[in-house]
Amino acid sequence: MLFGRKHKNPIKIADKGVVEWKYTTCGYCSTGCSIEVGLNKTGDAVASRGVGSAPVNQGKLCLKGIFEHELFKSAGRGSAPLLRDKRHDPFKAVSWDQSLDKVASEIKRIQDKYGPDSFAIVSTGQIMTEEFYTLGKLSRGVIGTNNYDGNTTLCMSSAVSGYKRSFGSDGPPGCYDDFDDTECLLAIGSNLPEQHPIIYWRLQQAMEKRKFPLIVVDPRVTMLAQQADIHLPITPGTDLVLLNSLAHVILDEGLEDKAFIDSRTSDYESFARLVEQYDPITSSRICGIDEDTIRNVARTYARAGAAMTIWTMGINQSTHGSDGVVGINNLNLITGNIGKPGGTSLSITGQCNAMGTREWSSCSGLPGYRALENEQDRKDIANYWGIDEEFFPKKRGLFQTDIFPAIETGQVKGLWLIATNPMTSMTNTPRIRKNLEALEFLVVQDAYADVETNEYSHAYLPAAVWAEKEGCFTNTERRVNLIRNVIAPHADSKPDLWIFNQMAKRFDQGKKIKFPETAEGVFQELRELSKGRMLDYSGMSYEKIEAQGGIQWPCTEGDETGSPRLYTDGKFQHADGKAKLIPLPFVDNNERPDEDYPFWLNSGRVVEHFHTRTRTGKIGNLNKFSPTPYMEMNPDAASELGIEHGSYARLTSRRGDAVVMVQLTQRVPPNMVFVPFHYHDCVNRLTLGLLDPHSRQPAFKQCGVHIEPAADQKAASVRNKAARTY
Ligand SMILES: Nc1nc2c(c(=O)[nH]1)N[C@H]1C(S)=C(S)[C@@H](COP(=O)(O)OP(=O)(O)OC[C@H]3O[C@@H](n4cnc5c(=O)[nH]c(N)nc54)[C@H](O)[C@@H]3O)O[C@H]1N2
Ligand SMILES: Nc1nc2c(c(=O)[nH]1)N[C@H]1C(S)=C(S)[C@@H](COP(=O)(O)OP(=O)(O)OC[C@H]3O[C@@H](n4cnc5c(=O)[nH]c(N)nc54)[C@H](O)[C@@H]3O)O[C@H]1N2
Ligand code: SF4
Ligand SMILES: [Mo]
Repeated sequence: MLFGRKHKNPIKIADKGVVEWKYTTCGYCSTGCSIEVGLNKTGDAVASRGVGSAPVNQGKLCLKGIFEHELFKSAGRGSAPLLRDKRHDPFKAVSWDQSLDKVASEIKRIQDKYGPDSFAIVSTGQIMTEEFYTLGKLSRGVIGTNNYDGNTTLCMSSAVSGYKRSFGSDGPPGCYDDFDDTECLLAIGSNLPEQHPIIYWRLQQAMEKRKFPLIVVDPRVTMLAQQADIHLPITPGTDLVLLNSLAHVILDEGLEDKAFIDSRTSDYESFARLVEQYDPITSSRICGIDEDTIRNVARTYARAGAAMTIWTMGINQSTHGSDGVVGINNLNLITGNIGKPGGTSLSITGQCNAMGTREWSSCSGLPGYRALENEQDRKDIANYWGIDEEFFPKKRGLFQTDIFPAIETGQVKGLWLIATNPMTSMTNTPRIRKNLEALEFLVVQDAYADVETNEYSHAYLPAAVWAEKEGCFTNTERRVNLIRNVIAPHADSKPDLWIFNQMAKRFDQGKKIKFPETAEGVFQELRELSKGRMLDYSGMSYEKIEAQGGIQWPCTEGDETGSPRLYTDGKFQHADGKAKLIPLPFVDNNERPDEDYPFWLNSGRVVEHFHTRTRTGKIGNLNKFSPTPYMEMNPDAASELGIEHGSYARLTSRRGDAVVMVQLTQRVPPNMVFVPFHYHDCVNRLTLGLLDPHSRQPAFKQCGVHIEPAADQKAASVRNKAARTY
């Protein structure tokens, strides 16, 4: 029986005077919920509701989605372009022509003086796919800088790198429907109920219909861990050891899928030799999970008819993030769990369009999963755009996390930030502040003028937000969904697409290349460029996407619907058509707690806030849940230090300090604290962020801190001063 769902009893919603509902897609997390925004008779957005027929959310929304229409009128929005000669001077409001001319001339000045790569561009996972593609065309085809990347290096780059190493291409192979078929779910470093509430609802629904084991690996007792049949409170940063050990037990006990290994994978021998070293006894001493539990989990997973693993930042944000992803893929390959219903490696993505940037932004290469390193790919795109192929570099440039250090060394002199707020979201923000202050020119393009990073800029370009514009997002399960333009952009803010197009016109090469004016015009280029490729969009159109509540790629020309899974034919994207089993030795290089800094500092998110709170901090119904920076701390550890619930404490690391309010909870072990990263001048003043060697993603979640009581509550409130307005 389905709890409470036997009889449908729709909730009555207060009449807000809606005269028209417009289709769109949520702009927060990567779940990809279809939303309708209600407009009243004066054209104001007054309500949001889930789309009942949408396959992802089936009428549901989480609390962020329910209040999303309030974004349009939220505080701190940018109303006009702003310029100033010196950072920290007052800004002057200027016209779009003045601001775009200034930015274009600074880009040219810096590139002429210091070389093309001295001007860097860092974007996001939160603008539309058509905007990503256009920005890629502008950066790679017109401006010609190779130091172009996105904040997805903080988020998904380990997943991208791991998929490429194992399967020969990026692209999450599974889907949410897999919950309905799986016989065992392993969730590693992913807290669905708070970070992907509607994916969690899908999982709950599947578990209510048919019980299957849920195994959660997380150092905290998260909301998901509370639902688990087995919870593995792993020692931070050691998931790879656990994964190697699970493989060890499976091979040792002959539980592997030999036919799958033989026909679908390569390099089994070297992989098997490596995991031999990871017996459960040795491994338990490193990863903190006892040997019996390791054996039990390995057997449960391998014996399930279909088993799947999901993961998010607990894996990706680590010095072995990419190896962790490959370790998950290894586990699924040896048990034959790729490309079948309920058997998959599904990276739960983060931002609403983290996938769109991977597919189309050209950050790591060229559009449509093409590589700069591949001659044919360079030729194809150069021909399509109508430029000389020699204009493209033959190798990708710096990752986002290497661009900031390149400012220190003088390689990078100018920076354009688009929809990202590194002064709050990057590790070791005292260092980022110095980097930004060393730039000759910084331009910030954001929907909010009060975004902290804008304090350091010379130019600010006000962007339209979410459904003030039109275009597509791709969600975690490769579903391309549509954001219809619901309302006009706030004041004189403009869609990012318009800004990129206007910028292109200010460069000689930009005048030669076609830049379609509308998002749908750009979408036609995506259809053409993806035809016959893995991420085929050619069967899609805006109308079809809206009618179906999103379409999963590949959707080839003539197809009516998309494809729920990849690799169902057992053919992978490596040259030999096989998936690679890769041996992964564990290197322990994290900062660990010691005598001076005795606590693990863990960080992440809570359900009511999104990232650096430029949006959710302004929406009363969300912000009031947690307006103050705080940490979760274990009551035993707190009482030893004389720290009380609701008091303040100062955290100190080798990088900096932060004052937070204390929330005592058994969710964290005595040697760890957890701080949501949503607050400015807070957890990222402390984080170290060593980088993964393959993906260059920072280890946001592992470093050592010292804790002491802080009497001075005022200091805390000054430090976390309210957002400024310009
Ligand atoms: N409400 C809300 N939802 C969001 C977002 C948001 O800001 N707010 N952001 C979106 C984005 S961009 C992303 S990337 C996702 C992130 O989604 P999640 O990754 O689910 O969220 P986090 O809280 O960052 O981290 C998840 C868990 O990793 C655990 N962890 C820490 N260290 C380790 C470790 O060494 N091993 C393991 N196994 N686990 C560890 C933490 O204890 C935490 O519970 O959420 C998306 N959804
Ligand atoms: N300690 C710690 N730090 C972390 C993490 C962690 O777990 N722990 N997680 C990391 C992860 S996974 C991520 S994804 C990053 C996120 O880090 P950021 O990308 O820096 O965070 P956001 O606050 O989402 O910044 C997005 C900006 O885009 C603006 N914006 C929104 N929509 C639009 C639009 O349509 N156009 C334009 N131009 N601007 C728009 C918003 O106002 C906001 O300022 O943080 C990372 N930082
Ligand atoms: S689950 Fe994610 S996509 Fe769905 S309404 Fe909530 S924030 Fe939006
Ligand atoms: Mo993210």
